[in-house]
Amino acid sequence: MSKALDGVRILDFTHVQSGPTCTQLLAWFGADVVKVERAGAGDITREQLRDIPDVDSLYFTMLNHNKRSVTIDTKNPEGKQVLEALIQKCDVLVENFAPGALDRMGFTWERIQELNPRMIVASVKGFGPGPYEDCKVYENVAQCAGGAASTTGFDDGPPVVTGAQIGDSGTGLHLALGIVTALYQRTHTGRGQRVLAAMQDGVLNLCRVKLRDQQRLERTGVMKEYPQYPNGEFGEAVPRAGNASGGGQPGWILKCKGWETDPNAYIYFITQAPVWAKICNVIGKEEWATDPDYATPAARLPHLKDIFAEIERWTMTKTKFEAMQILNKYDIPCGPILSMKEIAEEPSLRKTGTIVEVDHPTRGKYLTVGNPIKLSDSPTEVTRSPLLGEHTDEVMAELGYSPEQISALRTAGAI
Ligand code: CAO
Repeated sequence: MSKALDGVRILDFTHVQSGPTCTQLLAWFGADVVKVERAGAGDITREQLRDIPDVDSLYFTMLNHNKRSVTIDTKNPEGKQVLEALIQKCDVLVENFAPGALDRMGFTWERIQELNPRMIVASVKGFGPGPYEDCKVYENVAQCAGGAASTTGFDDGPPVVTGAQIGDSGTGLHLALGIVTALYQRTHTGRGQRVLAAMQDGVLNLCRVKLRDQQRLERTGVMKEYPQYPNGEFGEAVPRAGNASGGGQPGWILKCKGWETDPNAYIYFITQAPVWAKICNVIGKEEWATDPDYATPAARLPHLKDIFAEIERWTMTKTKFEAMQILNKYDIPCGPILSMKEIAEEPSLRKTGTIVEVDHPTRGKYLTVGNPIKLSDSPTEVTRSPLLGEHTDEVMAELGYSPEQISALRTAGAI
């Protein structure tokens, strides 16, 4: 079966997480992704957080499926020529080097345009133009600078970063959308363009609701669905909201049976207005359905803490899965707090290809997250990440280099 991006060639100049996550998605959609790595060393993540000596780390393998790997020394004049040949052949160059690194290599936008005017040059940077544009950035820096950390955690504690890699993988996702959009525009204009996804911008985009709340706070001085209401203080900026839902339907994380020993025996419970009467029935507080202090969403806001305490008295008598089963019978929105172990073992995620087992020649079998985006006409088959330089000869031959030329370039240290 054909793939959505069949025929699209990607020069993948990415490393670490943000860029690789973008090109991995494009590969899953069918693009031919050629990862250019430094000879001898490769993407630094190959050796980071290793669990097996001398074997590509899970960090690397889980971000670089379905790609080919070539090693080129792009600072070597002959290596540069190989890279030029690749630029001429590819549709998209994706990179997430520190600001200026591509220019220092001699591949400015102007030079790339000379080589291939149809080339789309897509970059992840930490920050967009401005005071921090020259800074190197990693995940948590972006979470802090993009508004996630100041709005995550509890009111009486410090800012908190989240385990979801919204700075790296989130920005990679933004970049992938920019790339396919630019590819589409190119079908009309015939021209390439630059695509920039700054990590601060990507995180802020995901924190959109918090900028909404900043303005609500400035207008009214109080936000009634926040846990600070009615007893706490609101300051000038959006406070950390603990586990409050952030939407118009109040929610909180509640203990379930076994919470004393199991750190994940919890459920997220949403007191959605349309099912309030059912919630009252389930927890045995039928009188709340008609009590004027509890019957409407507005009346409930000052009592949320007590309401969740009461619901928790009920959830603590059930495991998170029992609670989920009972609540779903009444269309009450809720979700168990799943550990990574539970997720890894979940059969339905295996069935949909969201969790995939992959075999690797030196590592053996391991689990990975497959393509979370399912296209009915472009199914994803997850194949293992490449070994360092595994496809150098193959790609060089496709570029028109003879075996003798390849061997000479290898001797010269260019590849
Ligand atoms: N051959 C020769 N040299 C190569 C090469 C190759 N194949 N590939 C890369 N290099 C060189 C680059 O040219 C650069 O050299 P100069 O510094 O002399 O210009 C050098 O390798 C290192 O690149 P770098 O500065 O990007 O790498 P770093 O490890 O110092 O920084 C990071 C890493 C992530 C902080 C930085 O790349 C960055 O800020 N990227 C943008 C934001 C980003 O994507 N962050 C997310 C990281 S994922 O958690």
